[in-house]
Amino acid sequence: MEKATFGAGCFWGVEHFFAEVPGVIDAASGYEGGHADNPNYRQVCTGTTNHAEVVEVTFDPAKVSYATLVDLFFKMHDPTQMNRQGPDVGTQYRSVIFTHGAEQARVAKERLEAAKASGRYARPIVTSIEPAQTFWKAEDYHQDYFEKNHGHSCHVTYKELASQ
Ligand code: MHO
Repeated sequence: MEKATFGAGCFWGVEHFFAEVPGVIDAASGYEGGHADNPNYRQVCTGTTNHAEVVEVTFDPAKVSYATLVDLFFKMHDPTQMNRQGPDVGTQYRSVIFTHGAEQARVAKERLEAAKASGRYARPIVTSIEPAQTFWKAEDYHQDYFEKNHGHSCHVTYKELASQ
């Protein structure tokens, strides 16, 4: 099993999206890339800890490649929005890929270049690619939030994207 970590705005919809991708074993919501240990949602919301809301995906590389997950990440959010995603504004909603090892970093950069070259985006991609840091799992009520609350998502769902 391998891990992949993505920040693409409010983690509720990001977690729901990746949980439905075939080959994904688990998707968990959390915080990463800031400077306080064990942050809680309230602290992260202030934007002062600099954590991003992220989703840590555990996947079976025999069933889905890391490159495919990165391509899906670019398609399921708008990577041209700086420090916001849709209605949610703040550094915690930044577009970021936290890479696990040199090979993931290489693939992530390559897929970012491919996304740029795709002509899909009218504005420059602002996604940053950074080495993974500590993943702080979010509070229980944020896990599977979408399923628990029959929520509406700010993001496209995997089923919607796959049927396009
Ligand atoms: N727009 C949502 C964002 C929640 S997300 C977990 C809200 O303000 O509740 O950041």
